[in-house]
Amino acid sequence: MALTLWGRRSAFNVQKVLWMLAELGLEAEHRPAGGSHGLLDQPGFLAMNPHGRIPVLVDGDEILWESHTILRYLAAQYGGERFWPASPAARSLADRWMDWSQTALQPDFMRLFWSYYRTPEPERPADRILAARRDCEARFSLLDGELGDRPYLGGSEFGLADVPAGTTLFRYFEMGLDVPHPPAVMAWYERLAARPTFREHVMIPFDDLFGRVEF
Ligand SMILES: N[C@@H](CCC(=O)N[C@@H](CS)C(=O)NCC(=O)O)C(=O)O
Repeated sequence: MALTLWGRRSAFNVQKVLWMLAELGLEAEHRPAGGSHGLLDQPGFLAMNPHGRIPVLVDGDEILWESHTILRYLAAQYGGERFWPASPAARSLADRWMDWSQTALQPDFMRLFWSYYRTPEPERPADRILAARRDCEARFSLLDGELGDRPYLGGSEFGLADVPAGTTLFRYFEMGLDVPHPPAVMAWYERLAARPTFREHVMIPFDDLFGRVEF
């Protein structure tokens, strides 16, 4: 087995995969790419991912891109019943939260992160930030209701459902905005923060991205 992960550590979508690899106890060679590392427009990289985006995972002869595809692959290939239940219905408990994160939470969170944190202060679009804040608050409020009756998004144990949504937490609460701290979300965040894998790969400084639209 020879796993290689391409992508800078500060990239939100790369962090999901680094966290998952660590949860599964998998060693992967890490190749920084993207941001100031460049490479994404190089023919060798585009041959792996025609979209020129990170993360890219290489596992032997297999080349994978799209962070959630990579997460599902790792869970199916290496996670066993614990991360990839044989029952389609059981798998759907995580799948729905991954898809929701990709299509609902993450776009709102990214809009807020880019328009507030990554935009130089004089250029910040106040209306866009306000709208993104409201949308994020609604998403986290929904999560709060869901997490009221279980410790993890997919059920009683940590699993794939927690990875995409959980990766937003550190930046959302630490980017310097006075956002609400819904109690069940904060309890979930504490549970995730108790995991060394989460602290190592997600709870890492991101101030090099502050006020920086370009690298
Ligand atoms: N939907 C893709 C999005 C990939 C993506 O946009 N990745 C960003 C980093 S989070 C990227 O490649 N940015 C260019 C760069 O870092 O230079 C996924 O989930 O993998």
